[in-house]
Amino acid sequence: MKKFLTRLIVLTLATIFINGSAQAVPIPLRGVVEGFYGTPWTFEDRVDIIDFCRQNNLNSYIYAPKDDPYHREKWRKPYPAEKLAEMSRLVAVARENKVRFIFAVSPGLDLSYSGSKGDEDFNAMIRKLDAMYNIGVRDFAIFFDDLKDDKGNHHESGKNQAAFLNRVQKNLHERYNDVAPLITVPTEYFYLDMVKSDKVKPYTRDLAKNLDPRIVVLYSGSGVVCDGITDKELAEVNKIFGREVGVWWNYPVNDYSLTPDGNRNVKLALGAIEKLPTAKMTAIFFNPMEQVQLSKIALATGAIYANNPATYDADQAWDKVLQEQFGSLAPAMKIFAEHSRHMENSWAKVGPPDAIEFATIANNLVYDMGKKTFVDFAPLDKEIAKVDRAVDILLQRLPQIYLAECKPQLEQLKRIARADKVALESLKTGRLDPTLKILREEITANEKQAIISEEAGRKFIDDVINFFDEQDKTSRKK
Ligand code: LTM
Repeated sequence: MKKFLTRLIVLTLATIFINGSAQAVPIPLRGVVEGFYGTPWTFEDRVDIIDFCRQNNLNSYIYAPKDDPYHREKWRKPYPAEKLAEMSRLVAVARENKVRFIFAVSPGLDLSYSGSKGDEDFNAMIRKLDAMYNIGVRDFAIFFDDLKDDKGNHHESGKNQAAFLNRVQKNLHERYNDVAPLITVPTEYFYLDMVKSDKVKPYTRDLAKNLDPRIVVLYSGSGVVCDGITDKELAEVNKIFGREVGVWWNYPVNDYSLTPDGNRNVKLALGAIEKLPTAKMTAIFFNPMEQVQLSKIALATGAIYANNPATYDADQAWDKVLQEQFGSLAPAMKIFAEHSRHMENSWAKVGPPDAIEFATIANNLVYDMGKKTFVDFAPLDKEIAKVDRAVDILLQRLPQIYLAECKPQLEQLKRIARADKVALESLKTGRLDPTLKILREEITANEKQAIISEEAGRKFIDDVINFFDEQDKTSRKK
């Protein structure tokens, strides 16, 4: 027995290590899910991203734009002839590029599960999927995410959804022998929504118990948009669903970066994919930004990850991708992107921190000023100048396809750098330059279009104004 086990281990290691280096083990299904809210990508964008998938060894693209009415709100309706013709061309492009075109429908807003209405809706779904089969689609997904009411509750039954999905899967597989297993996203699609007081909630329990084991389940981590997924967390969800689940990863998507007046996508997510499992996983799909070109930074790092999770190094991948995508502009692009990587609000947190070095130097400097200890202004001077120069280079030389996606953010970073200079000069002279408050007002007004460097360059302005306000207060008390 001992001999047998030793042989087995040696054999396994031998298959993993060939020529002394670990063999890459790609995640079987890996790609992009066009699953964001906002203006869906155009036909040209999709052709471009499918080509990008091929180039980066991503093998799948999921069509699931939340604001395509025929995907969600009017899911029963067939695509108009010209839209279907466009879709047909796209499916052909995907096939030529050896990328699986996965067609998704999100029927949950008003789907009936039982009685004659249930049968009608089931037939409507089959008609919808058949129309896609007829133009060459062989991969299908049915999503049930985002079905909560205003109070944050949903009224879905896991048992009903499982029965519906199983029935669709059975119908397709009985009639066609070349269709892949269905893919789904449950209504409780993040871990913290699946459990309560350490117990699996009834919806998830019933869905997991009744769902055909061949159906692929995607989930988004512990939260909708979260700071990473550990192997242990993934194993926990695998256990709940009794299968290897896949991941719908919400980076670089930025549709939740909203201003009070409803502008979307104001912050760009330009960092690397990071903190994802190294354990075996069945599928991973990255949800991008509406800004298709700039999404490619994170997506290309995601491709490196998905092709070999065990050896992935986020910083290394980021540098490589910036170099490949921006060539001689890579150093300037890196400085800009450093200030625009982290996404955070009351319920979302993802992406590496923005401009760590800048933030550390600026925070230490303000701290030292407060302590009245020796202050070295040179490092921050240098950082600000670097940002200022990088923005100028990019505004002048970045190709239009990129500029069209990031001009407001570049201009905002320029304003911030200008204000940072004034803030730093104020600290040097020990007197608040009154123009700083005017510059800050201008920046605040532009935050309706662009947000960047909140915890670095932007924070420094507030910190310096607060520093002088505090000084004023103390001297008035005296
Ligand atoms: O994440 C999922 C499964 N669904 C939606 C996405 O459509 C949306 O893009 C992201 C980010 O806002 N959040 C969701 O809940």
